[in-house]
Amino acid sequence: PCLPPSWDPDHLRTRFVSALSAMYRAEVPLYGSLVDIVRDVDASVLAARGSSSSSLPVRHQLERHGAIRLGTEAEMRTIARLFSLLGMHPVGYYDLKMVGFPLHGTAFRPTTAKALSANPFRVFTTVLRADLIASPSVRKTATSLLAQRELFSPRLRALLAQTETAPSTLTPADADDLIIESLRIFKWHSRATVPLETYLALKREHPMVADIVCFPSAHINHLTPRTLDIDAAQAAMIARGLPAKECIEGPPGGRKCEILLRQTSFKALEERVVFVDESSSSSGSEGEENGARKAKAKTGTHTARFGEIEQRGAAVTRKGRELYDRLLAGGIGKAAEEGRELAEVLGEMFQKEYPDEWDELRVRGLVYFRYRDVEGGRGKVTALGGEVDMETLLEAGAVECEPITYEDFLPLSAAGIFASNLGDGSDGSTERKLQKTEQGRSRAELEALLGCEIPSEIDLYEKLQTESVKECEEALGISGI
Ligand code: OOG
Ligand code: NI
Repeated sequence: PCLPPSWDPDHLRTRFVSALSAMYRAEVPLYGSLVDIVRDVDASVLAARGSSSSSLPVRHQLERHGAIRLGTEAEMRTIARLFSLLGMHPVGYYDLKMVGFPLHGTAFRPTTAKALSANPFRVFTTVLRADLIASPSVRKTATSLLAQRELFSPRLRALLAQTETAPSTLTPADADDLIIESLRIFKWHSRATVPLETYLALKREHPMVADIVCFPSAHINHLTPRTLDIDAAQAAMIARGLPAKECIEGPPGGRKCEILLRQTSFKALEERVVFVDESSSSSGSEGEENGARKAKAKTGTHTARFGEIEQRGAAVTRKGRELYDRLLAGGIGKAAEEGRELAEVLGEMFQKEYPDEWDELRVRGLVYFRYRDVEGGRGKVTALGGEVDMETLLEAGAVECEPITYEDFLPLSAAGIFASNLGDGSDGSTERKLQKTEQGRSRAELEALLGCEIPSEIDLYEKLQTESVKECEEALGISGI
């Protein structure tokens, strides 16, 4: 649909992120402290490099991701419509069943080079798979509670419909409303929709089920700023007394050429929750009695919301990803076998086997690059004469390149982050009981529910690289490089 200028998706996304960030800072003050730490760390990194923070690309400061967990297919479908207006589309499939969570999902994110450079904000979005809940009674409770929940306000629904049927009638004031109404979906409510006993029963089955089912909103469970030096930021978190996660997830530190994604978080807060008074639903009496019942409402706690930081490196090719996955799996096995720290073992293995020079990473086809013709490139191409390949063009200085930033997630890191925030003391190594389902059906199921194919993140990086090569060919008047 052709939306008016005030509805430009990149612009709306930026408005949405800053509103969401302000809301989350107010809700979770510790997240504000984390943002301050990142700002300080990044300022020292830049000072050490001899530059100032004003030299940082705008997108660095904007860059954040968030995560939500939805309850039903209908909720997922509506979220997809909303995110599409904010220029965020499903990329990549994440099956959390393999780490013991009855969830699967995708990352809603911008996909074009232009939208990514405007603002790369993305939301890791999972949806509960009730069919994976082992206990029939818990499954029934969860399903019926979710059937009664309404995450989206009538105004938001009306706006979504309007964008699809009469986009030209939308006004700037409607865009303001869209942001306001969207925030309601992600807001925290300290009032549960169930009695304490129900909450505890769901939590015993799986903490994620309780987190998803027992609240009236799809509270954002974390936001994540990007840092230039995650090791320094982790140290600063510990120094300032934040309850930091023990280790940084992802590739080992100490590399010159950062790849993929490294992440750490502060652990989820224990928050006070007021539960529904069980007796209140059984009779309809009013007045004083009702007030007395309210006073009886039980309180408890819930652990779900945290703050995370990430350091992003280059997007790796399929071959680069296979090498990463192989080293990671090998490292986990080796660390367990030898009773050593995973970080140390991985550090050694990567140093030996994962190249750490951009030229080598490019020549061996491990990392994706964006290529750009250099001014005066045509003259250099003429001087080269005949057929040229990309390496020759780079060497001659007709073309330059930079690694493409990884914009997605790492399922194993996600599992580590999930596990450290379950709030049940679990370290993620405990097997959880899940109902068995057919293998390989899951991705198709999520695609069917979204009504579209979910592109693989690797195909998108490949496309960005290919597009940049095409642009070089056009600019330089050559083909086939
Ligand atoms: C999402 C965890 C995944 C990440 O950064 O890997 C994630 C969740 O806890 O719902 O955000
Ligand atoms: Ni995250």
